[in-house]
Amino acid sequence: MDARHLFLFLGLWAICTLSKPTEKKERVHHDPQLSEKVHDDLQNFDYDHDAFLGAEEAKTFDQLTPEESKERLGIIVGKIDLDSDGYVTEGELTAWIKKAQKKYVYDNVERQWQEFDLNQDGFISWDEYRNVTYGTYLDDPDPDNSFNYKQMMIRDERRFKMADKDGDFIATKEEFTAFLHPEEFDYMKDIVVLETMEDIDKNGDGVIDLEEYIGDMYNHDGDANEPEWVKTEREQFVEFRDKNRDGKMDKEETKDWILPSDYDHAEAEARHLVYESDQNKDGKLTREEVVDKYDLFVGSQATDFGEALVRHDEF
Ligand SMILES: *[C@@H]1O[C@H](CO)[C@@H](O)[C@H](O)[C@H]1NC(C)=O
Ligand SMILES: [Ca+2]
Ligand SMILES: [Ca+2]
Repeated sequence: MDARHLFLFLGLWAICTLSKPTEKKERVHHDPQLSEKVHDDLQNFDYDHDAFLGAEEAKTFDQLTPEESKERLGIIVGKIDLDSDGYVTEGELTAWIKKAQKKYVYDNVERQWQEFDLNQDGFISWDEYRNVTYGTYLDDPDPDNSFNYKQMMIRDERRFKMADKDGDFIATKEEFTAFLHPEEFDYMKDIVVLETMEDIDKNGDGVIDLEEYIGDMYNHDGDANEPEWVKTEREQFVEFRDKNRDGKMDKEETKDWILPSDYDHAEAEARHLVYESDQNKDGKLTREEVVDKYDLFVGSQATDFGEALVRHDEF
């Protein structure tokens, strides 16, 4: 499943679970912001686990028994409760989720760093990146695949240049992070929008029309009747996406769609987690309320794993 299909499902989730579908803004493009998982709590809580713990840490929790999960979750609650008043507020939870997200991003960069820094000088030059990523293709261009690779390389080079603030074609760790996770950096937003538009704008006229918009998320496959959600998406396009009502989504309109400035994923997830676990509806969570809902926060289906195989003590 590619990122945009994922967000399609996030969108569907929003329609199904939020009472006000017009507020649906789950759709973002590119590297997942909180999780690669589909947010469908009817199926599982994988998205929530990733958001709450970071994808890597969530994996380690999957190895724990319910009792161990609850115990560790109880300890985590103490860390989320920054002012130590015994309650986890939506704000504290938002800050926690942002921290988990940041950790995921920086861990991911660390993981990949060695592979690309061929001369181990602490920087990654475009040459290094290109050789590692496209070396095989460059050594032996396959005419059948060459168009794809060439396009991808051109795109990567453009993004690399954008991330490379001082223009020396050598990425510092910070610049390489912006290259791999452009959605995390304000100065990369334009290129995120540009790449998204290029993906969706099939006729290459530089804007996204209704059919391109729908075609990107829905594969007709000879369906005679369009599903209800596609009709809803058509209305969304006309009523909300295409703000100036010229029938097309331009750069600004696309940006409002995929990187809405008034929508914060971490906040939305925090609100969702509080809503789902706040038993006495006082708007904040006690340790008991969180632990009671351990399956939502961290829980594992893997109850028969027995003793934990993996243990990290970062949290
Ligand atoms: C990249 O590959 C080319 C061709 O094999 C080579 O000449 C060049 O030195 C390589 N650059 C780096 C930084 O490894
Ligand atoms: Ca280097
Ligand atoms: Ca177009």
